[in-house]
Amino acid sequence: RSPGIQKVEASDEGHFVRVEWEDGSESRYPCVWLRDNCQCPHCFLHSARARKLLFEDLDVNIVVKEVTLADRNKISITWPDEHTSEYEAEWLKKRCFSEEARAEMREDLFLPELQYWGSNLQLPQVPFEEVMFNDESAYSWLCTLKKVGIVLLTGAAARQGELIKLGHRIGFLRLTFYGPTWQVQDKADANNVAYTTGKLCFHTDYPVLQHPPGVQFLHCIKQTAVGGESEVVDGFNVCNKLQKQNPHAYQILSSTAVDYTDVGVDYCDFAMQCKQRIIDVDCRGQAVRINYNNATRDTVFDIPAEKVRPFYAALKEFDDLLNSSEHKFIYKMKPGDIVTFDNWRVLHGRQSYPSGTEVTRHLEGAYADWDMVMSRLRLLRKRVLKRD
Ligand code: OGA
Ligand code: NM2
Ligand code: ZN
Ligand code: ZN
Repeated sequence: RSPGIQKVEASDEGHFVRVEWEDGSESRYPCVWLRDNCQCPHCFLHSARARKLLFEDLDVNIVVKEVTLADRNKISITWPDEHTSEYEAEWLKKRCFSEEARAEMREDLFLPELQYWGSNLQLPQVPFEEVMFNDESAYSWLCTLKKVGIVLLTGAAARQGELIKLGHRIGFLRLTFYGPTWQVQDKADANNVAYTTGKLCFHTDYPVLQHPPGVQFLHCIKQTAVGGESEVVDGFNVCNKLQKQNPHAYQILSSTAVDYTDVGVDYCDFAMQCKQRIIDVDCRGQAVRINYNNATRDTVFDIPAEKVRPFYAALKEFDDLLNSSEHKFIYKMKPGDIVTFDNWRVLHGRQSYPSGTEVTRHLEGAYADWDMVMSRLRLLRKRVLKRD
């Protein structure tokens, strides 16, 4: 599949190995990296696919003694201490240090491509049964979940327990203080505003946890006739808009540590406190996680008094953008619907509904972590595309 090797030589006083490929391209590999990644059984534990070589035994200034082309598909290196290493062409090609090769590997491993949306969202849908029993459908569900941030699974049974099954399908659910799964319905002495009939404005769940759940599932078991509509908004899309519209507000929200609190009893008793920036950004200022729940934002606010009003003004701009009709998408869940979404990216809310003596609306919810979901996605891809 990968081109063979035309020629190999040491370069830069033995600090690099230069590979010329049969297709005319070339790659340069730093010797310290080559030695570090020797694939011999002494240096690498193949059963664990992990490095055995100790860092203390690595010479960061190592140079090659000799490099030869064993055949068109393999190079061989002898190091100054006579240790020898072999590297396959295909293995080397994948690990080429060029900008393009690294971008390709990055896309393959992390699927960073995002599709932004607003009120024009065509809510992606997959039947629950297909996701449960068909690998292609499960793979396409998770790819869309990563790219668009939201997918509706349809046709599940209208009873508790479907999310446990979905959890088993991908790996395991994330346990929190609200239990392995949790019941969203009007409760007496509710320990969370979600467990009332009130409106929930746009929020991400659980910013009071240092590592908030990456993925959320909400399964509609019973739906009220009046009210209770769901709302979602693409938080990353809105962040891009805010950054353009008011860079100062964006700067405040991406740098101010906000206090969150959650104290009570559910699965067990809890007294959670956490500081989070409302917009977490990467080194280039791109939003990577929204941490915003107005209900659990603490009354304690650990910033100087002068900075308080500017913070509120910035948050007001963000909240206004979230709620603009251009950005938000409204739908109403039916019994058997399971909405699955990126809780780091998509903010969700619900409209209020009438309270009464009977339970008229019931959702079951659960969380998963992105690590586990991406792991399942890679395994499904391997099986579906029959790749290595
Ligand atoms: C929640 C929540 C949405 C709904 O429980 O955190 O956002 O539609 N629920 O009830
Ligand atoms: N529930 C729905 O941050 C939050 O409190 C979100 C969590 C109660 C599990 C709500
Ligand atoms: Zn070795
Ligand atoms: Zn919520």
